[in-house]
Amino acid sequence: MTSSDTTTQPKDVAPATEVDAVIVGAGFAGLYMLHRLRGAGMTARVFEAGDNVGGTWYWNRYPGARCDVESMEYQYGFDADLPVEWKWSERYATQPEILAYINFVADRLNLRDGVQFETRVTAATFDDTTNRWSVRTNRGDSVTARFCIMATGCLSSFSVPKFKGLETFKGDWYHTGAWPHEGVDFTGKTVGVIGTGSSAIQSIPIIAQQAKHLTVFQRTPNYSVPADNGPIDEEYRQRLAQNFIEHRREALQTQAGIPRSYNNQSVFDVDADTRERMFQERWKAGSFAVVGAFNDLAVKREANDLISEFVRAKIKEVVHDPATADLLCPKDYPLGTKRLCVDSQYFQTFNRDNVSLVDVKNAPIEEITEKGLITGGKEYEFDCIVFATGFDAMTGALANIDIRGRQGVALTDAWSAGPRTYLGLQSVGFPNMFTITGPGSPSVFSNMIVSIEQHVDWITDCVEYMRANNIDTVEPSLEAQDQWVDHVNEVANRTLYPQTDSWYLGANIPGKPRVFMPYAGGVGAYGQKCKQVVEDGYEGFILGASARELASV
Ligand code: NA7
Repeated sequence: MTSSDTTTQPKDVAPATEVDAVIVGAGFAGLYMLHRLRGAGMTARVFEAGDNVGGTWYWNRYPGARCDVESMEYQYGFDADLPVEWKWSERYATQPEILAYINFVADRLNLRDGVQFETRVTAATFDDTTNRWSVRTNRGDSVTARFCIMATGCLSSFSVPKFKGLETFKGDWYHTGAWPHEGVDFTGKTVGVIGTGSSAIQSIPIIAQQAKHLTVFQRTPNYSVPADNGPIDEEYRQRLAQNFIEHRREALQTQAGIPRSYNNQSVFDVDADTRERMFQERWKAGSFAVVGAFNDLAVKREANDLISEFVRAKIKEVVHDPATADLLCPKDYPLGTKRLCVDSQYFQTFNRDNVSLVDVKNAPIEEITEKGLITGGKEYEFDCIVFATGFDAMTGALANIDIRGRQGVALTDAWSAGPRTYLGLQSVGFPNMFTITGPGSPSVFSNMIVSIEQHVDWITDCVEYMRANNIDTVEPSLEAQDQWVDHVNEVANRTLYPQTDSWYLGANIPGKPRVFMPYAGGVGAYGQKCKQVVEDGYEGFILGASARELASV
């Protein structure tokens, strides 16, 4: 595991061309990975496209951007001091506060000098003869590394649909996932927002307060639950912060990486009044609490119909104009099968005189023009258009890098029918490459920070084990990978999730194979499996086989 520069320049960025590990991305995952590898005495270089740390939270600066997981849960849990030192101000932190937190951690742990900013990794190639990765960047860097660790994020490759005529638009346009750092002032402007996913639902109420007129173009209405945001109770914050290591340990045993109360009753075990009361209580608690009201909401359509109808009634209570309310009500898919949104005053915004809603399901956007866009044969004119059109989730950022494994095979070819991994950590034919929160792991189906920490800890243990046992390479066996992919599908098919077009399935990107990507079996069960694999001598992984041995199989 030692490389030539290990002793001389352990933290230096510029001169090192050989390191133990290259880490791609300096968000939550990349920074913690760097910290752990340094702690294990290894050299690592992080490449980051942005000019600062933060990853997703660096790019997603759109108005109203917030985390939909509570701040106290959405922080690192590996260090007992960090949760005590950092004082979150709100129940759901804003993007600037989360970014400030990541910067605080980067400084506190002295991580910045391990990151080369404004540098995009363009290619990563495995050399079968040396068992090393060769990594190249858009700045001309060429680095070799034993390990190549993708901390590229699940929602980092933003997607602008290929609308005809976009280049002709004379106004300004923005994507929520690549928002200008200086911000955008919409005061007095006519604005069009395309999309009604989480990013739109968070930004629309803020944009509406500034704009002269805001038109929202909706293809699919979304279920959304009020955040019930507010300041954090100081006593609660302190209590949790003091016991955070234990709290995180508990989180690792749960379904979503958040200790919260799940009611293990079927919705059909209670009468209608009790059901209504329980929905109301959880609705009032805010955010995702409502999905834990009963144990069959995500698996039984008739159960889900009840909670879906409950939410539709809430929308109709809030939105004054019945036609607009009806249009805002999701009708043809179960709640939660597209990611449930968490909002602050989203539906209320449609009661404003300066906001209108246009359905583009039945009449898709035909083209973007010099002045705006055309749908249903009508031209809408705008000063600005906001694309809140989402991401090429989970695989997009990897596909943007020319990744080549054994015998020059491209990852995009290996995954041409959809991503195939063992545990979401590794893929056959790509030895010593790890994907933090990769497809096939709980990732976007969990509190992302919990899943990131679990993966980083697992990877660190793995590479330390390899060092201790003189093992050169690790990669999954085809059999283990096939079985895991089958298991991921089997678990997903026990739920309602695969029944709806969503980015979980890649259905939002034209031409992307339709494969359910996150592991829906829960953080607890998944963590147990990862642990078991290690206890059984890295079961399902091939350790140390030389390139020639594998090539001859
Ligand atoms: P999402 O959730 O993928 O939302 C994208 C939205 O854009 C969604 O409403 C789409 O409608 C809409 N969209 C996409 N393409 C088009 C076209 N061509 N025409 C009209 N409307 C379109 O992305 P977000 O950024 O909001 O959220 C991503 C995640 O980030 C979120 O879940 C959080 O975890 C954070 P569709 O539903 O496909 O009909």
